[in-house]
Amino acid sequence: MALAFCGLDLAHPIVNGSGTYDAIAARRAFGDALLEAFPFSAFVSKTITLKPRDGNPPPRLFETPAGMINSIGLPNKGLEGYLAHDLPELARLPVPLITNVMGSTADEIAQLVEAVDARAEIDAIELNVSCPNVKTGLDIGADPRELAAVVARVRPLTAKPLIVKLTPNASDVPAAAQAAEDAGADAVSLINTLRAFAPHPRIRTRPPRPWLGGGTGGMSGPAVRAVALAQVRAVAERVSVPIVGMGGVANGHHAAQLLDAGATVVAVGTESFRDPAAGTRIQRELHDLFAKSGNIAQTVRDV
Ligand code: RRO
Repeated sequence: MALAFCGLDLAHPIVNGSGTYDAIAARRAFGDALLEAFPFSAFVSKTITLKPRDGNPPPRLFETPAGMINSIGLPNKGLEGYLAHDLPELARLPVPLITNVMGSTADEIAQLVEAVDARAEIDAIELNVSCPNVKTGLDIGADPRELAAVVARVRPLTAKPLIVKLTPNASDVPAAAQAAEDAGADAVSLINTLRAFAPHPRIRTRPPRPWLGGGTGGMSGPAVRAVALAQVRAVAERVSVPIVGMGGVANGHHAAQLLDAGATVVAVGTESFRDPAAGTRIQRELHDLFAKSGNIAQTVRDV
């Protein structure tokens, strides 16, 4: 199942979704056993910002039928903290490291990309463009023109592979994907979480009182899988760069469906909260599906 993705050699197509697997905590919990059987073929870091952030007040999670809403709010040590404290630990992982960054202006994103580019331990950069533009309130990644401007600005700053993590909260996701590709992205990844709201479960008011400390949040898990399939399929028809597909993947069959829809790599997110070894299991299930039929399309006919 080995593959090349943006010049990175991956042992199989299963990676983690940014922010859904804490490899440093897992290393502390499982010791060297984690390095011997790392669940993913590349590790994607949680999003980092220029300055440290505390994140949103609690509660930060709400369970929904077949999914959850998170409003974590980007807690992170900031660029300097990440480079000084997290990077040395993440560099010990036995797989390529993809660092995910977010900024609220093109200048901020450019500073992050330049700093990350300077570190040889980092193999690729993922741009999280689900950040509201302070003027319009819309996510930077929701407006193809704004997205193109940001990607064009940072593209010359790094020779590392640049993956643009698209927002699903946009009227035309394939147009955003195309804008990213035209501006020089090496790959796109999707879907991030769907904007969602959880009213307080016990207190009814009008307008409703939010349960989540951050007000609204992002929905993930099995409930969003069909949305992910639709968006990956539509983006694959529009761009020729490789796609990292994700959204509600909980088993090998789900991973095969995203590959059939046009993804080259599949990320596992919410399922890892339920089962930290989900990546290993899903990779094995995908391997068994491939072994049975020899190719992805046949695998689907066999199901
Ligand atoms: O930290 C978060 O609350 C968060 C981020 Br940055 C993101 O990209 N997607 C998400 O569901 N939560």
